[in-house]
Amino acid sequence: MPRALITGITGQDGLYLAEYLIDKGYEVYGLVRGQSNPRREILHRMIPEVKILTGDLTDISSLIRVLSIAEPDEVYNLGAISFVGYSWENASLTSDVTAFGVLNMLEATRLYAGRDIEKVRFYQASSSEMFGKAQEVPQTERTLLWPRSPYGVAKVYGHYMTITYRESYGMHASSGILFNHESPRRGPEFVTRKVTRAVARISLGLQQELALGNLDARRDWGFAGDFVEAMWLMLQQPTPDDYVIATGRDHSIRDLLDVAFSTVGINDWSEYVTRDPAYLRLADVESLVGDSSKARSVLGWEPKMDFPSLISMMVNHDLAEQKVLVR
Ligand code: NDP
Ligand code: GDR
Repeated sequence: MPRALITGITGQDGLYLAEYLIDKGYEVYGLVRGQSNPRREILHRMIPEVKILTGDLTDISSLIRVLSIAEPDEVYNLGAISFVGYSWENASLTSDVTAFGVLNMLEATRLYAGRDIEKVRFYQASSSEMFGKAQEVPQTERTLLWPRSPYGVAKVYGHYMTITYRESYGMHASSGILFNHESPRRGPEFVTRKVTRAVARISLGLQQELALGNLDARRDWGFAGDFVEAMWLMLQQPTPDDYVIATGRDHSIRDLLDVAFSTVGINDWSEYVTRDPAYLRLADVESLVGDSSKARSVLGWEPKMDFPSLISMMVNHDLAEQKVLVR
């Protein structure tokens, strides 16, 4: 039975990846932080097969302990402070977790492997936010990195540190440069879920308006369930490498509003949507769209769910959830 350790297992991707690996017959260990983290119980209820271990990416001794218990064949480092907007307000903490946490995890994994560096494979959750002020369209593995936020800068550090461990120690360490991916498990602070939840509540008469920031931003949005498969495929390759994972199609926030509101039969959303400068970023990433040709040809990966199906699925999930909450 192969063994995997996932950091960030209580997050959107961690949950999908854990289910995916368990379906494949893996024994899955999950790193959960904090002494009374409410997500520990939620994870246990959702996926009881996961073996939960306590640790924190900022505490290398906890990572060394967790690795010695889990004895993984594969490590998926998904843990991070992942909300871009928050990263300006907590730039130092974001660097500690999202940047130096990667170094801690790589170093703990190297120590765990000892002389047999090939006994473990490592996945790093890199991000399209590293392209920031994108220097070419679409973005590939060779596009210049130009991050625009403390989060983006932290991810660049983790990305290059992963490459450095690969090149210095011969570690099988790969980075997935993932573009935005969403699902009903997406945190409500991110724009897709914020919109789908508000649309559900507006259609049920529970909310009157939805305040947003930059409506012209464009993103390449895919489904998280499709994207975790790419993480696994990277670690099954004979050699480690970096891959862009994206759908190749971008949409604006206005397109997102069109699809979400039309799912509940509202064609003109202008009377419900207001603009609030509090949601504008100090330096926004205006537009991102990825070219995942390399992943398609080398990994045989491709996304299955398109943008309208994804957003409609999220709205329908939120409708059902809100109905239960008000019952
Ligand atoms: P989430 O924000 O949903 O999950 C983040 C996870 O990191 C949570 O499990 C959180 O734990 C954990 N975490 C936070 N701080 C620490 C810490 N100090 N020590 C250990 N764990 C910690 O993110 P996603 O699932 O959406 O993303 C997964 C990864 O992929 C992240 O690294 C993200 O930056 C990256 N990424 C995501 C993309 C996306 O579109 N979703 C695109 C590209 C990259 P807790 O529950 O306790 O807060
Ligand atoms: P992003 O996702 O920053 O791309 O990072 P988010 O959904 O937060 O923002 C996308 C775009 O929408 C614009 N926007 C708003 N965003 C939020 N959150 N709230 C609003 O009210 C709002 N109005 C407009 C933003 O300005 C932005 O342009 C996500 C995270 O998952 C990262 O961890 C990951 O690395 C990247 O995707 C790829």
